[in-house]
Amino acid sequence: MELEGYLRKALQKNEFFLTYQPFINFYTGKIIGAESLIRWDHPKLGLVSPLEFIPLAEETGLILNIGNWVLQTACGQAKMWQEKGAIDFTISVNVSAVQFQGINFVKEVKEALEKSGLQPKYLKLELTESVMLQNVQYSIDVMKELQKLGVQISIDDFGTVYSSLSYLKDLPANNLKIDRSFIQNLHANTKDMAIVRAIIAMSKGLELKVIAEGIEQQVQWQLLKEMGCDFAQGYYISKPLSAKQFETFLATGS
Ligand code: G
Ligand code: G
Ligand code: NA
Ligand code: MN
Repeated sequence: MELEGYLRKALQKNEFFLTYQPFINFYTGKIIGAESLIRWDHPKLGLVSPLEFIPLAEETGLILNIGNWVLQTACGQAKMWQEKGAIDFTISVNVSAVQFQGINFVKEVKEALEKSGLQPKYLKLELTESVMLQNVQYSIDVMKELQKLGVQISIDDFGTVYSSLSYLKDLPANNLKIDRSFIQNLHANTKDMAIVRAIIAMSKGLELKVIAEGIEQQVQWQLLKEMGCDFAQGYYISKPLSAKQFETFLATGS
């Protein structure tokens, strides 16, 4: 397959780059960090969406090397921004199920931290519920090991797939990201409002910081702030930015 052949060479040819989408503290209005999002710029195909190539990378096992490259690049970039003055800047990295279940995952996380010099507490790993539910006990063990390193765990896309509360209480996690499908119509839909309010209350009880993703309008921002949500992300604040654009954003806050 053509795409697969291209994907096999993409790392070596330096065709991947990361974009960064900021997280804002609702109360201070300050940038607390960013989520790294991979992009593939192929000379013939142009930009290929991760929605297209991540599944292929998972099927072929290429995700192991790609994911490791993301970890190293993201940690290195975060450390560089900290050195340039971004105090307490945290970087979030999306982790695929195949990568997470890989036997070297914890070791690779440790190596990325050591190589970059980034303190573990400034790395957040974003895991979706489907990543963790492939093998719940194993996942919990790995998450505990990661937390022992000092790394933070975020539950991504919460509310979309299983949302089983019986396992949520046992998950070693630090942050919960409310899926953007609940945020989209928040201002117009009393059911979404009830669910989001409940997720925030539950998170506080479980001592999880709550992040709302996909905030596109001021009205959503305002409602979430009033509901006590901790951190904000979405196009209303900023789209994912190139490293260079992100530096400007950091410098000017816009
Ligand atoms: O940035 P965008 O909306 O195009 O991302 C589409 C999907 O690809 C999202 O689900 C996102 O989590 C995923 N994605 C983006 N970057 C990475 C990455 O570095 N690793 C993994 N595993 N998934 C990513
Ligand atoms: O699956 P995950 O939550 O990691 O997906 C992250 C992706 O969501 C990012 O790649 C980004 O392109 C997209 N995204 C971020 N903010 C918004 C937003 O406000 N609206 C929409 N529609 N998509 C967003
Ligand atoms: Na994510
Ligand atoms: Mn998400």
